[in-house]
Amino acid sequence: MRSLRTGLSLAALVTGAALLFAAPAAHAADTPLRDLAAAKGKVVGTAVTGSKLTGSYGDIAGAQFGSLTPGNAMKWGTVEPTQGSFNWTEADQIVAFAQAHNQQVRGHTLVWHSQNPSWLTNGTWTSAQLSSLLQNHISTEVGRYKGEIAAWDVVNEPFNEDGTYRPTLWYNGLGANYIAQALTWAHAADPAAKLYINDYNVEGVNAKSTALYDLVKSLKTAGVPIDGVGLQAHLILGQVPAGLQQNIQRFADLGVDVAITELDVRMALPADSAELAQQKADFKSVVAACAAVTRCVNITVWGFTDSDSWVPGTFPGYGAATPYDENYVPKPAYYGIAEALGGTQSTAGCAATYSVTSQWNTGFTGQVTIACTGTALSSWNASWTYGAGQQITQAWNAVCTQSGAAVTCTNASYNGTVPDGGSVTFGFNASWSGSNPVPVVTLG
Ligand code: 9MR
Repeated sequence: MRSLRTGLSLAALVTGAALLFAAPAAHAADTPLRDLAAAKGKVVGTAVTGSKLTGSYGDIAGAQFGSLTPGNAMKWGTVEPTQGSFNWTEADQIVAFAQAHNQQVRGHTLVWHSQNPSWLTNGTWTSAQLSSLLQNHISTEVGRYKGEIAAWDVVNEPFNEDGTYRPTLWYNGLGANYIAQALTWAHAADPAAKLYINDYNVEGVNAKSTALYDLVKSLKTAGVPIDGVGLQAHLILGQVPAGLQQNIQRFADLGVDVAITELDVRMALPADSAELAQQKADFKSVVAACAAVTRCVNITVWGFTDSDSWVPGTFPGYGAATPYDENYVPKPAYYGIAEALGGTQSTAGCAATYSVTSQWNTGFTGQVTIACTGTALSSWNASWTYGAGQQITQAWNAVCTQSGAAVTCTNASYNGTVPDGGSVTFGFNASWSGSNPVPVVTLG
């Protein structure tokens, strides 16, 4: 095999009708994300809304993901809106769906400063009362789903950005020990569930993640049941923290599991193809960082479709943060996840067109145009087999190799991205004799 980027000897150009042939891209059925993840010893999950688990939403949630996290259904404000009166409807529905689809459930969340019922937040409680309310809440909820929840986000968002404790109802009333107590009560209610502390802006190495690290270390030393750390990963386009893998590794080295629990990558709307390509790269690098660390066990997206994302409601003008668009079409980000899990990049939606642009007695000039609609590529290769002894002598805007009759051309460093609605063209010179049949091009 040799690389062909030089060596042109131009013969006389013959003007004539160009030969055009549009070859379909390879349409291998995509392996579901959950299967790609399982092959790597990982679980890929999504947050869900229980009432939506039918139709396309239910089909995708069931087929693509190996774990479900109730986006809101297990929060205190949802399950006990009035003191002593419980509503488990949506939580039960999600657990039943997960069991029917052979999925894990990540319970979310038991102790938080937000989405609590007003009877709780508006009440006046002594420390003893607060402690007993929290213990009852944890025992009731964890006990109800005992044996059915793989992992609980026991404590959610306990830190400020500077690494000090967030002054919540719990911290103010019970002190920092509320965290150890919550973990201990959760463990008593379901000894098999993996117990996590979950927070945002702790993906890189910074003051907040270091405070979390120090807490986990001290909990481990004290024998408190802590099994994992959740890095939420609500990210901004192009801003995956450089230290993500290193940060995951340092938690793993403490002897706990790590999960990416709420991954999304938001951008200003409307999204253009360059942004969607960047988003693909962002998803891919987050998933790759988790895949690289044995104890990083789960990557969960916070909603799998842009129609079920918290982002537009919280950051007006921003959105498009998930791997599927609002019509359930996989975005480049979906393929970013798949590729990081070892899946081949799907070229569905892209086509390669091979044409002979000029031909003379011994040689010809050809080109291949790769065009995508509804998806984008971040790298590509185009391959074909010559049927009549043609031999490539030079290529441009691609690196082409030919071995016998088999030609493979891969993108140059500067043109790997084929945006949605755009195209990339590369060219080559080749020799021929006798006949010059047009080959079928396969994209990869
Ligand atoms: O996705 C949840 C959204 O529907 C709620 O309105 C919101 C209220 O804060 O909570 C969202 O989920 C949050 C999660 O429970 C904890 N981390 C931040 C998430 C986004 O706000």
